[in-house]
Amino acid sequence: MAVQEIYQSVLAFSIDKIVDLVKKELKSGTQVAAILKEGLIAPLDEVGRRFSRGELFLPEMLAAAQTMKAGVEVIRPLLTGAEMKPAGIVVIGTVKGDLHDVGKDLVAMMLEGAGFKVINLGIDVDYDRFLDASTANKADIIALSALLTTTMPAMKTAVSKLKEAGIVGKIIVGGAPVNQSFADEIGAHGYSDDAPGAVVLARKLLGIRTSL
Ligand code: B1M
Repeated sequence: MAVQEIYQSVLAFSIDKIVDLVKKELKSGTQVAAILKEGLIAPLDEVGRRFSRGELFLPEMLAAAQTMKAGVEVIRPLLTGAEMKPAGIVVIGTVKGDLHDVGKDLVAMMLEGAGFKVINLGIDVDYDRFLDASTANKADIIALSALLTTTMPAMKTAVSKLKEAGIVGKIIVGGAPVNQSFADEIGAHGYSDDAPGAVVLARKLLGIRTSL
């Protein structure tokens, strides 16, 4: 029932309540994955549906994302602290023109939790910043996120420019409008539809045995 309270708090933008609710739920023994999926991610899907129907607008969408992020901060140590052996270097960012970072940051956290060193370039990242950061850090994985159909072309450009530049790391892509066939079409080395899947994918591309 309390996971429902977390869900409702995100929908109500109750940023003042969310931290206590998540802490209480963790204390009561609810799995982190359930809190994350059912309490924190699911309400953003509902917010997206209400936005599509014109029932709420940009400020509310932002307030919901901020509330969700405040809740994620409580479970962050549990997502990132699970395993600490360095597995590889990942450069991650949301592509040019796209300001969504909630899903990308979850992917980053889970990769950190799986022992990867993660360089998070943030949002609205042009391909040359991906290139510079990947080269400077000798990245094994370059991870691109896009949430808008209108920024999928920027993802395509980034992949082709990175490959043209002879980047050695593997390029992985994800985000709500992206799918396996788009990933294949633009020449990405891999696609995952969620954050845990991105960890499995990164490990697979680097030949690391996975237990996820
Ligand atoms: Co935006 N927005 N938004 N928004 N927003 C969507 C994406 C939308 C689907 C809402 C809707 O219309 N129903 C729609 C896109 C429609 C489309 O393109 N087809 C939309 C729109 C239209 C817009 C604007 C254009 C609105 C406007 O201005 N009129 C505008 C664009 C701004 C811009 O980017 N240039 C805009 C703005 C915003 C806010 C800034 C207000 C805010 C973002 C705040 C933030 O991120 N800090 C926002 C929000 C919150 C959303 C929704 C409601 C929630 C997104 C989210 O955080 N989901 C969203 C509706 C929805 O998704 N249902 C919506 C939770 C998150 C955990 O999921 O990011 O999908 P997600 O990540 C998942 C997977 O996709 C995957 O793993 C994660 C889970 O494990 N994943 C990867 C993500 N990246 C990955 C990378 C990987 C692998 C997996 O490997 C590299």
